[in-house]
Amino acid sequence: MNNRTLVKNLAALPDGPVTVSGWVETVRDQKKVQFVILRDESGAVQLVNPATRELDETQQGDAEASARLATTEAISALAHGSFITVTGELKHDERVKLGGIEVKLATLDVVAAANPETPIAADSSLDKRMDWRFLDLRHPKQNLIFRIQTTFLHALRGVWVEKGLIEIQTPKLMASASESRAELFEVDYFEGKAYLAQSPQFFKQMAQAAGFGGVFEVGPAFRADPSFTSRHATEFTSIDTEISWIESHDDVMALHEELMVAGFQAVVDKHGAEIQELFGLEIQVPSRPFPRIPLAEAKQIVADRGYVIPRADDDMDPEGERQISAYVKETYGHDFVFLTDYAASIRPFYHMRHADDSSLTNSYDLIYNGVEISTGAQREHRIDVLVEQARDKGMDPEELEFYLDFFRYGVPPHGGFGMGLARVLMLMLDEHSIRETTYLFRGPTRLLP
Ligand code: AMO
Repeated sequence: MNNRTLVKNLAALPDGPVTVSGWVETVRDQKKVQFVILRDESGAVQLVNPATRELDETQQGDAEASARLATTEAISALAHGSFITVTGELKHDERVKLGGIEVKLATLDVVAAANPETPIAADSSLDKRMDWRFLDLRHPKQNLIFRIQTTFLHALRGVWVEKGLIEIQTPKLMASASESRAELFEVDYFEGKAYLAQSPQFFKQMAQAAGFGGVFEVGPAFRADPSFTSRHATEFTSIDTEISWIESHDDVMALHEELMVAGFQAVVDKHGAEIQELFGLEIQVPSRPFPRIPLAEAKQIVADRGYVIPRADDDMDPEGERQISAYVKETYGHDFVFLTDYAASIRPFYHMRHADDSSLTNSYDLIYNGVEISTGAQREHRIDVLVEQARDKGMDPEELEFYLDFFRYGVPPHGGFGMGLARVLMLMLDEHSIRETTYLFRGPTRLLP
């Protein structure tokens, strides 16, 4: 490792010699003085170099003067984006706009020069930016998104670990569909076929039969979804949890709330000021409990607001989600709402149905700022009922044998949820697309980089 100081730590140091490393954000090459803005993963600092444009006769052969000339010429030739290491004198000077400090250059080492023409600019299209994602990610806003993501996931893990849940990694190569046969990626697998996991659903439930009590996973999920919306990807990071001994989906929602509050609190505590500065947003930590509205009631509320969801027996559509969120915001001042008790007709076979009304399920969707971020439910753990429900959905229980076996040797009542990580971040940061909040987006027409 070199002995660089992170830019964010410079301000706390006294004036004196420092080494910093990073990339060149801008160069202002004036006749008498040169300024370079150097950025690293923690911030930006101004470097200043009094220019030595030529050597007079007395300076010929003077090694120090020659070095100053070489540094000046190197700065004039510096391409934006080049990675450099510099040494120099740190000086606190409140006139310097960028943080009240600057580094007066002694040496400059161009460690890795960039091509002089940068392929993207601030006004490049999202698609073009995605082509050059590694350069796009150098922007402090993009960098902050992934530091927020780190903090958010760390906070969730903190809750899970504290509760004694076990982290699992389920396989992504499967012998059958994990959600429905729609949106399924099929891959050649030696002599046969395999499918990419759409969700860890079956295997997080398996952990309940295995007596794990509670599990969580943060991992990839794949959907062969041909749509080009702002909220769909063909590969996304799914946050999943599953817990035993619940009484109903209420217990799942309670854990879900606790996780969200911990995640948002950690983000606000650690990044609130930066988010304000770079995104102009004041992130709200949600209060508990989140409002809960049965789906049928939510549809009525939306209809009363003048929006009729086109297919009456269907799920909420995106406009319906926006409308119900607007209602919840106006009525309860809340950004989140659990829509509960979905009709069995629009839920998977593994959702438990109401004891007194088999047309409804013990399930919910969590809507945040107008978009679904999560689906959760109590699962049907009684094997005979489960087989019946699979048949009801036109599924062949034989194809599901491996899954149904989990329920033949005893399994406690359980439930859980799956949540799209990029969607949470998109809505938290008021971004327009999950492409902004996904490290490398995958969609129908994007497999690169
Ligand atoms: P569901 O299919 O609703 O439920 O997915 C759960 C959450 O995952 C996210 N998500 C997506 N994100 C980006 N692109 C996609 N194509 C995409 N599809 C889904 C959403 C969604 O709310 N097994 C159940 C969960 C459970 O019951 O535990 C499931 O997968 O944020």
